[in-house]
Amino acid sequence: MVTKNISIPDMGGATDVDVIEVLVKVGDTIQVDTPLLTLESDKATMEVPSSDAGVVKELKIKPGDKVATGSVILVLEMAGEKLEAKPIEKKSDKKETTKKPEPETIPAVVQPVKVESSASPSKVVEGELTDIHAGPAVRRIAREFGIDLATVPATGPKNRILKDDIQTYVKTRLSQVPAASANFGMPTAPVVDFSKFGPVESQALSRIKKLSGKNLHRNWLIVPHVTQFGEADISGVEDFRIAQKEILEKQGVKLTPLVFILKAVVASLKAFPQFNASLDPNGENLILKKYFHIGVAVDTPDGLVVPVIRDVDKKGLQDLAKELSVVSEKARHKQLTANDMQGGCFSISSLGGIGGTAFTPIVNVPEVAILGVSKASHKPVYQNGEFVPRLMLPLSLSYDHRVIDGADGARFMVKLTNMLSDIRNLLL
Ligand code: CAO
Repeated sequence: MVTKNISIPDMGGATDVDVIEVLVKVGDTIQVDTPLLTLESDKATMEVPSSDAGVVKELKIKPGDKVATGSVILVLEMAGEKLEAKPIEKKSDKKETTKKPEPETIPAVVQPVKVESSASPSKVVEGELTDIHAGPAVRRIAREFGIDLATVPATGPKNRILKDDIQTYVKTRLSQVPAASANFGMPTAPVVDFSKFGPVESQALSRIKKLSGKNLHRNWLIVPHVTQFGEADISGVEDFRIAQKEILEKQGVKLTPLVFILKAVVASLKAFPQFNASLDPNGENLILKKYFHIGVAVDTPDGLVVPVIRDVDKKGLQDLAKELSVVSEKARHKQLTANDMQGGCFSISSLGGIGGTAFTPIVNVPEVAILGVSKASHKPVYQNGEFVPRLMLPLSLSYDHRVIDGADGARFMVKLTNMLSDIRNLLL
């Protein structure tokens, strides 16, 4: 067995040159010109191709090492006769600085990289680094597969794109292919390496977020949404609420506007049964529900959950207030069961305790409508020839347009705001 040390050729006196990537491993069969290493100096990225053919027996260099002319790269078990190293082809190098090697005396040739931005292939910068850091082998693979290196996240030292990065990129893109071919090619978001622009940190999504994310995505795609906005004058309801609040607080019950909204929603659902319904899977029938179970979105540290309050029509304000406190506490302590979150007919998402003027909630399929509640505020309202301050509650009703017409959306909103504008409507 004839072995030979393959060494770094003359690099014009450069020392302490960084090894960025080792492109072969022990056992690889290599040919003359097979790239062995990628080196990077202050000004250039270079590739060292093999001068001989054979099998790699031992590697003497690893990424992170510093090398100079003559450093041994690897031990090669020779494959028969030595093949002569081909001179390096220079496509557009007028300012060539690297000496052409003598194959007899120099065992390998350092090939300066033509650092091309793959985003604009016509631009060639000889021997200088651009924003994209990648060795020639990686660039070659990218070119062969038509991959834009600017879109490949880099994991190598100094933000360098490695062969592994290309493999990961290709795998990721391939995994997106089935989604792309369904639904007439759903476009995918570009893969961006954000660390190119500043420091970043990767944070795993909670189980709830991943689950609700899938459902929200599906619901957003399959339901043609319309959102109807409205404003309810809750001045009277608020006076009543404040008066009752203190009494109930002594019993540990928190009376918030949401309790009144629950009652007003049920009255509106009774008036417009198509909102208290689901489309059957074949899209032929509407299944009208004779019960009134309302889902209430609860914000928890792990994400959004929607417990269901059953038979809202049969419960009084005080019972609803108690139940609302209990389910939101259970939600925040991860104590909800699957049963607690099933069977809803309609959902309410209340951001009123936080703020904001309006938003467009996403229908909670298989329901057909959802009410978004924003923060009530005092506004001047023109009444009987003068402006008077009234407490106005902004409401956003999103619905499935396959089931509900725009006119009915508006009618439902009018009914709801009327219900909320007079406490007697809710107490009856
Ligand atoms: N306008 C003005 N004030 C409001 C209000 C409104 N629409 N709604 C609630 N408030 C007030 C309450 O009266 C309470 O004030 P006091 O303590 O002075 O009485 C305060 O805001 C906080 O209320 P709350 O949020 O604790 O209680 P709630 O009954 O209104 O809501 C719950 C309960 C569980 C729905 C709520 O805590 C929550 O989690 N909301 C977020 C829901 C969410 O994330 N939705 C987004 C879904 S889409 O991603």
